[in-house]
Amino acid sequence: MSRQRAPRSTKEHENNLSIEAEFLQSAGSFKDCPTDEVPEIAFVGRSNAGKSSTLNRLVGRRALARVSKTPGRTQLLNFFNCDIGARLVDLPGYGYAKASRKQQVVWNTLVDQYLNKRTNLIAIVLVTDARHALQPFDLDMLRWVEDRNLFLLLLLNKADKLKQQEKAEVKKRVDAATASLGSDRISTLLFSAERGTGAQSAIAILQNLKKRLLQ
Ligand SMILES: Nc1nc2c(ncn2[C@@H]2O[C@H](COP(=O)(O)OP(=O)(O)OP(=O)(O)O)[C@@H](O)[C@H]2O)c(=O)[nH]1
Ligand SMILES: [Mg+2]
Repeated sequence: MSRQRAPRSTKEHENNLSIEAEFLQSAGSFKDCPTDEVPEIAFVGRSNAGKSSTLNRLVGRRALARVSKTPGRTQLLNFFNCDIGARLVDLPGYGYAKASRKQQVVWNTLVDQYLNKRTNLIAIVLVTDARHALQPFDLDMLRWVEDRNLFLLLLLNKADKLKQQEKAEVKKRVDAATASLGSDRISTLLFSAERGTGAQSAIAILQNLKKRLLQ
């Protein structure tokens, strides 16, 4: 008689969350985006904040999305199919071309059109460098997401560059700012795409999104 395996403990299970993803396509203009029948989660943030690295970390692949030391690496909208009932979309970074304040709001036309016209957008993963969190761009995004009633996962990335106390301080400051919006659709995590800090919690939140959307 074969011995039955004991069920995995909840804790063990929680430590093994993963997202399977594969590249679908790139789009250099809004009309080139894939059909919009699948919900989408967009990775947004300043250039060099680590959007592509974060996406790679969450799907457990080193180089699915392109990463570079040179800001401005991601210049197209890159779409990835995955197994959480939504596509992931890696967007070009904001703030690359030494943009003026006005441009900061307008950003680049492609991203602007995507964010404002894409009907199947359900959530934003806002990737910000934890050392420079809540700059005007992040604040604009928070308000925008709030107006649109989207889900927001705010990742305080590069937490590996901060000391323990600095991490606690930035988390507290950001939590206070998001709490003032009074939304139950915003989550904030200390994160490191490089080390994997926060990745399990982020995956759990993303996996839960579709369920929450149907509530
Ligand atoms: N120390 C550290 N470095 C990171 C982390 N995440 C990303 N980086 C580095 O930051 C740089 C930019 O990373 P990308 O993932 O290309 O950033 P991006 O936001 O996609 O950049 P654009 O596509 O130009 O907008 C690379 O050199 C990464 O190795 C992190 O958690 N910790
Ligand atoms: Mg990128």
